[in-house]
Amino acid sequence: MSGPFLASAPGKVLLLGEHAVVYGEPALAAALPRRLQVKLWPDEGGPLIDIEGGTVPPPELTQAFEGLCAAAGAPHARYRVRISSEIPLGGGLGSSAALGVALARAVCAATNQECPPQRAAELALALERVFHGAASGVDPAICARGGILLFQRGDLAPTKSSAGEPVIEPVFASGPFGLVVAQTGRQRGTRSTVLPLRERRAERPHLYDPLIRQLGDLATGGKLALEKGDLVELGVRFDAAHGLLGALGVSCPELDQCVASLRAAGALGAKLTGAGGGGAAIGLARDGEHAAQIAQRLQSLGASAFAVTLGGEPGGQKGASERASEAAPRKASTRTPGRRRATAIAHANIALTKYWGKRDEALLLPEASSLSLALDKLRTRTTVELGAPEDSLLLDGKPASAKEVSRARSLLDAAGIHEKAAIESHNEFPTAAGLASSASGFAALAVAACAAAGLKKSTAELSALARLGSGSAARSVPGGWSVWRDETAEQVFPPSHWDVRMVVALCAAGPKEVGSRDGMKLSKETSPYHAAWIAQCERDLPEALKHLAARDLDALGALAERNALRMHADALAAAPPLLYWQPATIGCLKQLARLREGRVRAWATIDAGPHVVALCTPDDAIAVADALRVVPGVQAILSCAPAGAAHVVEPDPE
Ligand code: 2P0
Repeated sequence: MSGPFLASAPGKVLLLGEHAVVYGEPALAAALPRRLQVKLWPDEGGPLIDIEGGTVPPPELTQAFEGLCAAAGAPHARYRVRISSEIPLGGGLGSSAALGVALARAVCAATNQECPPQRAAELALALERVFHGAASGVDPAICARGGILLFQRGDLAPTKSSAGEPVIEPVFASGPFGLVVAQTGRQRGTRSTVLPLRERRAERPHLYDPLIRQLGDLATGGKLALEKGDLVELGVRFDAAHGLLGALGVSCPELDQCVASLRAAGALGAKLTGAGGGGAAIGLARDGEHAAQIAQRLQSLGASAFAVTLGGEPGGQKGASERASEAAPRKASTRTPGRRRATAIAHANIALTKYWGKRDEALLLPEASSLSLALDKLRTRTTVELGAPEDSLLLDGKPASAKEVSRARSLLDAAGIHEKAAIESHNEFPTAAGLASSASGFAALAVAACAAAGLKKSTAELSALARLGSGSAARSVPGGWSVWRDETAEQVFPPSHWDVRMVVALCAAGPKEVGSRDGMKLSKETSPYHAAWIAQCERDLPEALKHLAARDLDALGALAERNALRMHADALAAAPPLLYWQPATIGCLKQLARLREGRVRAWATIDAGPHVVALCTPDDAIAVADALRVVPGVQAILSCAPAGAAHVVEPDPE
């Protein structure tokens, strides 16, 4: 090894969801086009760290750096490090996470290791913990990946990813937007706001938890606002978040002053960003020019502020996202040479008018068309590596059955992919529990396999391909509000068309006794009501689409509930009868009816399982979740928002 090794990472802002992210809520984070650089070279006298401009490094930094070297597999390495930064250090703009990511990249480069974003983030998190104590992991994640992300920690999130890993979703803004960063000049670390809030919350969870949940909802909705380019809505979300953060006690007079100045200068909304108690505030602007005008007005008042442009087309945003390994000179060591791989994410969908009956068993063609909504928290992430010595399939880390491997192989063959494949799939929700994991699983498989094979297929083609794995997977490929007619499904409205919630009440643990495939076959073959059910579906779909277009929740909800109950009536009339429900299922149906007698509007749908999914507005989602949570037998609640199409997340650089 020689050196010096140069590496860098961007700073970040939390657009929404700070503090709430510590408690398992989602946060929306963006990388800043300002970077921190490190220069690292071997020095027997090391570790020695200095910062350009004469800032004295905090004493715990050396120890934290040694910890990072040890975690990177270089426990006895001796380095000298020089830090230079366009990001103010300790100013609430992610300098410690950027430092961790840049150091991780430089140490990996010096020790000839690859450093993809996930590894950089993991190594940086160790450093982050030294400075911030209760770090959620969002800062290293965004500084290592760049772009804009929706982040939810995996160890606390209600959807709890199997490995406890965070759920990280890239966000593509529909166009560029401006942001003004105003600095208070007051340095106050994360520790000093996160830990006291934790104590206050522990004393009065009933008071703090609804505020924290609301901050998470603001972040989830902020992602949708960015995707549809609704900056006015995003601005309102900024303002609302600042109010809530103030109520949580993490603002300070200097931040409130910055926020007031940003609003007075024309920002569409403004809030503190990051830990609070000092640090920086952000103001939303229409575009870069608007942001520059606002920044200038603040500067003319003597404030310290700068303007940046974020977002843009996915292509443009890729430019801002971090390369897999900036400093390392080598190719990925975790990948086997000659193999091609890709990873895709797909969301499960819940049907509002159901698919229950096939007109062709082999081709998985439905008797009737169906309408569904893809859900953000029900996700599958699948990696396909082609060129493996034999077909293999790992489901949530465990080898799948021969039947499951052969179902995956049939899908690959149908796509014309005959090379052997190593497939790994992770469900971020309970597998085979009636929450349609086969839909997101086969959708993610179809998208990842075609990407790995370099096949350019349209969404309709991918939808038809996913259908061959599982009928409902056809709807998870286009995502959003989708209609599946015959061979393919198409998105009839984007997720942003209507911000509703689907609150899922898990009414039993473990897999169901009769799967959908066998259940619908039995219903078709033996239920005297089946023909009437299919005829009803043909009437329900156009009606449902009309209500969806008009965003008429009462009409769509009532229709969806009737449709689901009729599907179960068909199943109950089969021989032998199919009873998918548990006592908690009926408890939830009754509870929703009681809620509707009051002011809360929520309607149930039920798939081929015991779980109840309540359709409601975002405003009512907490009340619905609270009401369902107390129904005896309910095991857990997931509140989900609309999600988009299946997509590739890690194009293989090879
Ligand atoms: C639906 N379900 O429309 C309905 C409602 C379950 C109840 O689509 O045989 O797992 O693989 O095509 O896709 C579940 O059916 O069945 C389903 P196959 P799939 O969401």
